[in-house]
Amino acid sequence: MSSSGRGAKKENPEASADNKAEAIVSTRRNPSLAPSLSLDEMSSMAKKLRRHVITMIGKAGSGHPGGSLSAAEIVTALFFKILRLDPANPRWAERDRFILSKGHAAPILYAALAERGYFPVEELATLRILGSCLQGHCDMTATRGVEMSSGSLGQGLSFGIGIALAGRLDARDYRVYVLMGDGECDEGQVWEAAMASAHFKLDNLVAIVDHNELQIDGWNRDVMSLEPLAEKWKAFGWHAIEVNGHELSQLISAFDEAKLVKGKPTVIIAHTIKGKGVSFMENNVDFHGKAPTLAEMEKALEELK
Ligand SMILES: Cc1ncc(C[n+]2csc(CCOP(=O)(O)OP(=O)(O)O)c2C)c(N)n1
Ligand SMILES: [Mg+2]
Repeated sequence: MSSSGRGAKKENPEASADNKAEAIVSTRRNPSLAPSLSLDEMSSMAKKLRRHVITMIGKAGSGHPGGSLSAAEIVTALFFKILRLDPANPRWAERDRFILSKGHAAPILYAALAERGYFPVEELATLRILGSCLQGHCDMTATRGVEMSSGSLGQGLSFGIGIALAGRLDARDYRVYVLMGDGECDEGQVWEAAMASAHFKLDNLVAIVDHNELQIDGWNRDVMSLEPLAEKWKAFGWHAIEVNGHELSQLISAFDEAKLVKGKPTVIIAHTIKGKGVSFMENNVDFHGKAPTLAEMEKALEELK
């Protein structure tokens, strides 16, 4: 503080405008610094996002809690640490792209977007209301910050390839992150895209598989065996990393490792629990696509305190 005291200094209005402009430019250069949360704070944020998911789906009376809850740490690590974003400028050309290929988990993305400042948190209460900007599945024409309309499984990785190739052509250094479900990996299009990503040496592309072992009808192992999943991605030419998908530090290290991999795309296989954080939803296929009742909602919110 100067000897004349805080606030006593006369400001040159021109210099102040320049400073402001410089501040705006530098935020744009590295807007990802904005949240700067500690691991503990990120863990609290993941819990907060889970509470939003329960409240949104409970209020709407329909939706997919299981696959939203399993992805809470993945989405938190991305939106509050990894992604280079500017919520004030959602179409910023240099932004990293996050694609929610498993579009039924829209509530966890909406919760993160709201907490990151893309739209007011109050807006979350309008999930699935006709005409709301928050529809049951992702709609890129309706929601600020949503990069791809999704819900028909299997398409997000192909979409991500297009954006990653465009980034290369335009000499932009943004990175592309695609979150898929493990049941979604039953789709043939995923493996066609996996082959193409490696062929094009897309080291600016990261796929994350939310490996919660469950899909709509039950366990993956009963519906369509996926294992050995990491070996399959490696055989398709990918760098594969396996993590505990509820450990933020492991997720962040994996995303950092992916940035160093050259000449091939990276897949992060995140071992998770469907319904994580709510005892009666965990590993319970019933809550793949079912809203909690009012009593269940209250119990879930109590557990997520
Ligand atoms: C092409 C397509 N087929 C079927 C469905 C119906 N469906 C919605 S969610 C789902 C299961 C997805 O399981 P998974 O990818 O493991 O998601 P998560 O466990 O993370 O919820 C299915 C089959 C769909 N949305 N799209
Ligand atoms: Mg699954």
